[in-house]
Amino acid sequence: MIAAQMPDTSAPKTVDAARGRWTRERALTLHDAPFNDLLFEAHTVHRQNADPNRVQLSRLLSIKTGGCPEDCGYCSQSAHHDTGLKATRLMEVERVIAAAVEAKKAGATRYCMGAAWRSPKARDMDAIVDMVAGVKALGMETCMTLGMLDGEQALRLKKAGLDYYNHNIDTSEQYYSEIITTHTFADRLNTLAHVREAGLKVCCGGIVGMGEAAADRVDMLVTLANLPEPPESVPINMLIPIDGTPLAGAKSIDGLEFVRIIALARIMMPKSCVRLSAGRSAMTEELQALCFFAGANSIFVGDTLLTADNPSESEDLALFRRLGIEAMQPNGA
Ligand code: SAM
Ligand code: DTB
Ligand code: SF4
Repeated sequence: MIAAQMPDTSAPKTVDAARGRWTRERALTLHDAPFNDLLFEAHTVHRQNADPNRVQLSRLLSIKTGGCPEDCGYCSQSAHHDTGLKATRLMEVERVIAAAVEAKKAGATRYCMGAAWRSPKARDMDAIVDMVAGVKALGMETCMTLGMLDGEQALRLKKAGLDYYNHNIDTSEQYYSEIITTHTFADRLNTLAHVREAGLKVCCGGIVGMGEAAADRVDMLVTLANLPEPPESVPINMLIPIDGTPLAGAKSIDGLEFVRIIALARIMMPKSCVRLSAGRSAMTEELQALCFFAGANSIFVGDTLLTADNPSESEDLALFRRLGIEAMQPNGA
């Protein structure tokens, strides 16, 4: 290793850096560093903060599918796109808990329940609260992603025992309106503030491969790292192109560029869980292995994400064996 070529993340050079905030310039310099330097740095940070051979397993369940009034350009569940997906009503509480029991048996420690809503309606909140309490009673961590929340809703979820709320900023502030027009980047930040104020843990990340520039990906990470507190969990999704959506034909992102984003997320948010989220079905095992080396330490398990395909549990188990990776236990060990 040649010291002069290593990305310099130590000495703060700007006022912002001195305050521990990330500037775009500092993040871009790291992003553009030689690949080996970036990966060495990311893996070093990863080892300093976590067991590099442990990966957390989360399981997703779509508790209300499709018919969403929002127009997110990537999403199979938006009523604005003709994706052929059948919309459903909110699932019964008992069915949700029965599915969580199965997920727990299969080794998942966190159960993430997603609804295709702009925001939850008052009439749905009782059922949502019962789902959280029921899954929590199984000894699993609970996560929900229900769209925008007001302060009261966030507090109600917290009181019900919810651990995490997932709400992604998805891309840079600049690129946001190219992808979504029915709500704003500021709306997303507003919900994240309510979630934080309620004392919930934040799961917030985004999607890469939507035709954005590398600078947009970097800006997205700068926004995340500079939140009053960085999210505990940072999902990095690779776009799953869905027929019928405006992004069906988006040019796929280069695998090595994807690894750079994982590595940068790891360096910029050293204590957070970086989740290798949607898009693993399109990745080679070698690419996933590089992502784990770069600092990804959580995945979604199970054949289906919310509506799209994911590698099977047996494939994931086989990959973990080959890499000597073990699933994280419920206590984080
Ligand atoms: N309606 C809620 C919301 O928008 O917050 C929750 C569900 S939404 C499906 C959760 C996240 O999944 C999105 O913010 C996006 O980052 C990710 N996602 C959705 N469709 C995707 C796709 N086709 N490829 C990759 N990620 C996707
Ligand atoms: C996140 O960032 N990725 C997950 C979770 N949060 C809710 C969802 C991925 C969805 C992929 C597309 C689908 O299954 O429809
Ligand atoms: Fe609705 Fe969420 Fe899909 Fe956007 S990402 S269309 S808000 S389900």
